[in-house]
Amino acid sequence: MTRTTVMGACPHDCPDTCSLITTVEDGKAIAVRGNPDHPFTRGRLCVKVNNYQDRVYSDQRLLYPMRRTGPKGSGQFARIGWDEAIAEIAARFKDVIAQDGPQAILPYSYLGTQGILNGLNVGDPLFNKLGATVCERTFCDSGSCTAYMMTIGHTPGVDPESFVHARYIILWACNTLSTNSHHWPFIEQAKKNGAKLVVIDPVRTRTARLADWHIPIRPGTDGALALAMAHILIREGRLDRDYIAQHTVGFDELAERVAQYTPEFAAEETGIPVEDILKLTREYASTPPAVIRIGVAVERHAGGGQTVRAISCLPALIGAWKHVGGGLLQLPIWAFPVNWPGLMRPDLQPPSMRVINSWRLGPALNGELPAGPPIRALFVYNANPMAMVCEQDRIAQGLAREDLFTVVSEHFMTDTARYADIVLPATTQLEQEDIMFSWGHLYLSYNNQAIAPLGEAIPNTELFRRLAKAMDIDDPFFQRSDAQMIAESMDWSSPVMQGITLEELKTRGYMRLAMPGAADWAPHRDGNFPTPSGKCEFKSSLAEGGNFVAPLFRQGYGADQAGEPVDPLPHYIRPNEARATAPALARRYPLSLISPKSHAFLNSNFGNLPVQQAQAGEEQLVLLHPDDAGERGIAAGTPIRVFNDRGAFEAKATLSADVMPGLVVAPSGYWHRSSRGSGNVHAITPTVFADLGRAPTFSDTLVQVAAL
Ligand SMILES: Nc1nc2c(c(=O)[nH]1)N[C@H]1C(S)=C(S)[C@@H](COP(=O)(O)OP(=O)(O)OC[C@H]3O[C@@H](n4cnc5c(=O)[nH]c(N)nc54)[C@H](O)[C@@H]3O)O[C@H]1N2
Ligand SMILES: Nc1nc2c(c(=O)[nH]1)N[C@H]1C(S)=C(S)[C@@H](COP(=O)(O)OP(=O)(O)OC[C@H]3O[C@@H](n4cnc5c(=O)[nH]c(N)nc54)[C@H](O)[C@@H]3O)O[C@H]1N2
Ligand code: SF4
Ligand SMILES: [Mo]
Repeated sequence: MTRTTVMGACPHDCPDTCSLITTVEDGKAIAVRGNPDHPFTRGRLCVKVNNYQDRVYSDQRLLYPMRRTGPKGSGQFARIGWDEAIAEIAARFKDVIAQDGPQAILPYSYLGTQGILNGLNVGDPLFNKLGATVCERTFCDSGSCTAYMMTIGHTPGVDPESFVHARYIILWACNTLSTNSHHWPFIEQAKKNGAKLVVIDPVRTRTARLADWHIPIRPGTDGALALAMAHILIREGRLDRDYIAQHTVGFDELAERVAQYTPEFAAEETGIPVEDILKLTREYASTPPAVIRIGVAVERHAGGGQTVRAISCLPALIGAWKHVGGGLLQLPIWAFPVNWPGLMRPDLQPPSMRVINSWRLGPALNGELPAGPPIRALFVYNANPMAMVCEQDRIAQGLAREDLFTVVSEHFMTDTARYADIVLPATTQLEQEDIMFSWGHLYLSYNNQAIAPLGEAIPNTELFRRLAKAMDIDDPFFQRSDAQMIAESMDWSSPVMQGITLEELKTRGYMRLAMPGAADWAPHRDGNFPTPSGKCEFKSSLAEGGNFVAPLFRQGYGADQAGEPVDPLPHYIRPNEARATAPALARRYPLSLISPKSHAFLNSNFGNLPVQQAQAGEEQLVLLHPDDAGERGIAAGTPIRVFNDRGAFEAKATLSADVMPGLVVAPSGYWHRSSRGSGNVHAITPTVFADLGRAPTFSDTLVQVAAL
């Protein structure tokens, strides 16, 4: 018997990027555990990944290429060989290109794996080279990043580890214990040192329950709260005037702007009492170091971008950045010197190309296009739009089109894969090599391949090598080995890579970027914000160019995509679907629906696996306040229909006083088969964009609920 341990990294779209140790016995992975030496992982994984080997060896895994044999969506397929599959895809692509041009091909992908090789950008060079339509991937945090860049630039922000030094911590729309759980020990340590923890969330989540103060807020109204906080800080002179003078621009304009956002106004909008707004602001200003961690959830409403603008102004107003552990944490991903242009290859794009936003897949497949030919071929990898994207019925309708050729590369027969014409089997993280950034800490990770690929599964890198060859692309760039790709994936000469060698990274599995130590590192003590002015821009100079999508989420296209004008000062935008903005709609659909993450799923990953299903419940969870349920004659366990003009889905009611009255919570990640009828929460969510970065507004939705 041979037994080895292999150092790896969790591939999932999660800020924690845990360091994995896989035990392999005679070529089979028998256990996957968290690396005890990694300062963030600390030897612990999560309910999703504790039994990762069960995902790898699941009898549901797709192990061979398959061709559809039944009607679209039926899930009926027959095994074919790889050569046949690739030849058919290439022939169909060539045919589409000949008839309608390359823009009739739409690639569709996201972060099924976060590996720099196999993840976000693995297909971009090929599709750029073909001249296919570009899919603008604003699935997640794009509005928030745009707003953040407009205010403080693409800074990693506060080191998540230096939260231990904070004395006042605000988790703003962030359910740390479920979605970023390895950050919790740092928060807990700060609490032990005397810090106060505040959670701002419409739901009393497991994180909110452990807070010193949970502030329930009406969804999508956080902008009013943040602007009122700025108002109070200025009115009461709770300011760090030196910091403002030296390291910010636009203070006078901001002061003038926020004069209208009184605590009374914010109380009316948010449902938070005036006294609480005053107390929160005063405590925040007088308990240094004060730090805010914003969750992605804050952006999923009409004014999500401007909300992040307003929140990002607060630390500079009180000089929070001067302290170690003070300031703002959003996405430390900006610290990683990833060779994005080398991965995306925007230089291969034709001079004019079509861009379609990922959230508008349903409309696009049904012919609602900015210009150009209809979509005739769709290539999906690292994504599951049928489960995760709005206007689901329209996506289904589009995918059912007989004249659409759909390819899906997957681990499992997902809700999307069921509609494919050709399904291709992909390897899991244990079966492939990769190098990983993180959007939750400052360690670069390496994933060594632990076991041989199962069946005929191949990594995404290999998939695109094969496809490029079949498409007659002879540029050697498209045949680079994984080792070559790893060598070219990073700027190894960047100052933050000092002391990091590939060899040591492979052996240890992770290495900290050469940032200053957390103990004395306050990234913006002396300003140095990576904005055009080098300062925190209350008045944003980037606003001049109009609405834009932060670079990470687009693939190189530039000025021609500049958007509608943006007010350079933060302001409040009400939710699209709320009593104040849409009274007639609110009379018919009086409940507000949000769709946060499930504790036991990772987006839709694990929604089909027994251990995680047992934890999350096999049926789509829908939480209602007992008063709202009572009014509708709904008891715990009553089958219900959740609906609006866009559609409906069915579930079983769960009653909980943890949700605010007037609120319905339908966590994401459940597969369609977990629903009582067909479809999930995205049967009723809108494809309308938020104000900045073309972020989604799926948690800005009015609904009605009725017993079935
Ligand atoms: N277990 C688990 N972890 C995950 C994921 C997962 O699917 N499952 N997904 C990963 C991904 S891709 C992401 S982007 C992150 C997301 O991480 P988070 O942003 O933390 O995730 P969410 O659960 O969507 O939202 C966090 C909280 O915001 C609250 N919320 C919703 N709307 C509002 C609002 O308008 N205002 C305020 N103040 N709060 C609001 C929700 O009730 C929820 O408790 O999580 C990552 N980690
Ligand atoms: N209702 C609701 N909708 C949401 C959200 C929400 O909170 N609520 N969150 C939004 C956010 S924040 C995000 S990030 C998006 C996520 O949207 P998606 O990225 O589309 O969602 P996932 O469920 O992660 O789908 C990834 C798929 O990739 C597959 N996969 C994993 N690894 C590999 C691989 O190596 N190769 C290949 N070929 N496939 C692989 C997985 O099996 C999985 O089916 O959803 C968005 N939609
Ligand atoms: S899903 Fe997140 S918390 Fe769980 S093991 Fe992966 S990185 Fe860690
Ligand atoms: Mo996300």
